[in-house]
Amino acid sequence: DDKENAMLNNGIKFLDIPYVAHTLEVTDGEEELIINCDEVDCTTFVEYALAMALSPTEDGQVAEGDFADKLQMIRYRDGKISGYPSRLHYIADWVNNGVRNGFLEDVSASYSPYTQKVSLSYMSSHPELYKQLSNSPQNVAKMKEIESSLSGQEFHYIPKDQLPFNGLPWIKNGDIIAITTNTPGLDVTHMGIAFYVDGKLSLLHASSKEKKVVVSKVALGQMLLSNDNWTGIRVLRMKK
Ligand code: NAG
Repeated sequence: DDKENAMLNNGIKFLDIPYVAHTLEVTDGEEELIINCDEVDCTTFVEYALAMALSPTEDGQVAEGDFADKLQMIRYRDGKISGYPSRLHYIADWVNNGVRNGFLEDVSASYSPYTQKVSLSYMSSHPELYKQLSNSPQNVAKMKEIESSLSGQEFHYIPKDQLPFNGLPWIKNGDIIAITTNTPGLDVTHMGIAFYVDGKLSLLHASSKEKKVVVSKVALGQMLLSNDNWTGIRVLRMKK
């Protein structure tokens, strides 16, 4: 049924698209919905593939207006744009929004017994790394509020030593993979789309190292073991 796997098929359309960071940081003034499918980072890549997959198609084509509406619902808290802090910067927030609004299913919550506590402070404690925080104490204060409202929540994940290279029966092609981190104050540092290649669970993702969208050459389980900052994965599934 992979022919009907919209998430995977849409993700594959992005192969070789260049990795570019900070593509949503282009406006100087008000926060607005940016659509740039020609330059993606790990998050925007997944957001565009998901927005396409959620949009109705006619003769295989997605209408621009539908796509923009879905993207806004994915990227902004309850689909409302009201300043920089209304963007879902942390995956904990992003997943809650998707589940609350009925277009995401937290698969790891149903299948993995391992849990972790959200503890967020990264953005408010590194405002210099974010253009819209470095010049706005109001935005930093708002982000601090968001961080404390999410902190303490528990989420289910698969620790990396529990993820076989050939995947798990309940992780399917097209599932969204969010890689959890031990970086203080952050929940997730990378994301992509699950793709079984020759029986190996691989990651279709916008790679900052390879500077474009690729399918990992090694298994996702192997990628995780090679990175000391990566602790495991959350698995989310599109719900249409
Ligand atoms: C995320 C950023 C977010 C940005 C998104 C898309 C964090 C915690 N989140 O990684 O601000 O909107 O990428 O570029 O840095």
